[in-house]
Amino acid sequence: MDKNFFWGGATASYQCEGAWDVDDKAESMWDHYLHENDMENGDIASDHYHRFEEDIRMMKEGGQTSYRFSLSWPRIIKNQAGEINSKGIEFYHRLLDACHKFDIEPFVTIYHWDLPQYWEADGGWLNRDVAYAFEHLAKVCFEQFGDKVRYWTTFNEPKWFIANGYFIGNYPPGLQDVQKTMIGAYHVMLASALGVRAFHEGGYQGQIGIVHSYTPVNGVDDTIETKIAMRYADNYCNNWILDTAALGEFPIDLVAKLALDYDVDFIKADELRIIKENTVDFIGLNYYARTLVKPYTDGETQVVFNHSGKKGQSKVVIKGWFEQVKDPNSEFTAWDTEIYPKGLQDGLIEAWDRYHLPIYVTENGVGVREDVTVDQVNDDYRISFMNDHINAIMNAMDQGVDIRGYYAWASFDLYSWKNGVEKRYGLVAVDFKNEQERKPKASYYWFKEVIESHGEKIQRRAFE
Ligand code: BGP
Repeated sequence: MDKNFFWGGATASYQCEGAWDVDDKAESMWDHYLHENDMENGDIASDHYHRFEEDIRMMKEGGQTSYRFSLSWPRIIKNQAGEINSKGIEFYHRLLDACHKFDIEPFVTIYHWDLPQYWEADGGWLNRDVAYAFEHLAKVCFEQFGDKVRYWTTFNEPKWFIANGYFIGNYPPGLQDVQKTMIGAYHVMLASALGVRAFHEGGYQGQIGIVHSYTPVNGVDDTIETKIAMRYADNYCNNWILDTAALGEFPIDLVAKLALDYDVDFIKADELRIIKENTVDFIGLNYYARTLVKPYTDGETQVVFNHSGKKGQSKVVIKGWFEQVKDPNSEFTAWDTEIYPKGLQDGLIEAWDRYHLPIYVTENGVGVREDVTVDQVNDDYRISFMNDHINAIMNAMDQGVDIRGYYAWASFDLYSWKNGVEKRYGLVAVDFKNEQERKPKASYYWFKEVIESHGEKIQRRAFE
């Protein structure tokens, strides 16, 4: 592996910072939603706000060369008028300074889902003004931190927070409404393009991309019906983000299909031009699993997520489009996530063929319950998961795909959205019940050896 290849871990502000109301931070939509519904929340999370120095030092000691994290919008901007919170800015300066002190390349996400509640209360992503408020946020970030950051991404996973928030209803704002899903999706992709434009026009150092929750699509067979179902699934899962960000156009067959049943008047020609003219410099792909589909047979649209960690509850049926199926030969986690490293290899090759842009694998990991009271968590399942996925990346690189970094999700244990903290992903264990004590897991030391060997330590194999 090239010496410049980035090896690191990833986190997100809401999931790790805690300090939810400290130093004039405004409330986020997640603060509001979880407090209102009396659910486990990220009020304290991993207390990264106060412990970032220790966390970044551990990254360095673990051989890592880069850290992917996000900036909290409600920590940086106080209100709809766009006033800057200097204490929030100072916090991120301290965090970035710690990265540089330990020679860790910061890889910064501007938006990882924590919309300020003052915007959510005014329509959230359904409100066109929010796209322009994001542009303001992005400009503030570039101005304030541009000297310290060379790798930016506008959004983390538009598919995930839009589908979950507006279509499935399991994330805030908890809606199940196709029309609103389309509007929210459109405003987010517009906002991303506005961020890219501000970055390029501002002449800042470095590059800007977008991060996508990538689920490459496979079909159960080679029939034409299955191929059509695969195209529907790919449009639903991947294309409206990647085509739009990388090529500057929403998939035309998706728009045409939706226009048959829904109102697409919210799409404006001048904004389509902004999207067309402001494409990303690279793409970040988060990979957990693929989507295996068969043609739709019958029944209503039904999308159910497993947030309990009890196997066998998830389901995806999109009426008239496709049905997701489970490969009986695959292994699944307690949260119903398939373990399928070949999907990463195939997906990377597919994304390279389609977009020809540099790729960073910006998240990859496995969520499990773990006892962190022991001296060291022996997470051999995580080691084997990471080995197989890094192997998949190396296989894709052997076939000419330009991949420039790998980020484990997550750098350390953190709050897992609707799954609370029991679903653990970290390379470092955090004992939430014992003063946030940090202890590296076996995977942390294994990863260090992988990094120091420039990937030579990975056990290689070809997939069939
Ligand atoms: C991605 C998100 C992360 C992270 C991860 C694991 O979709 O970008 O924020 O949470 O998935 O998901 P979960 O925590 O729901 O298991």
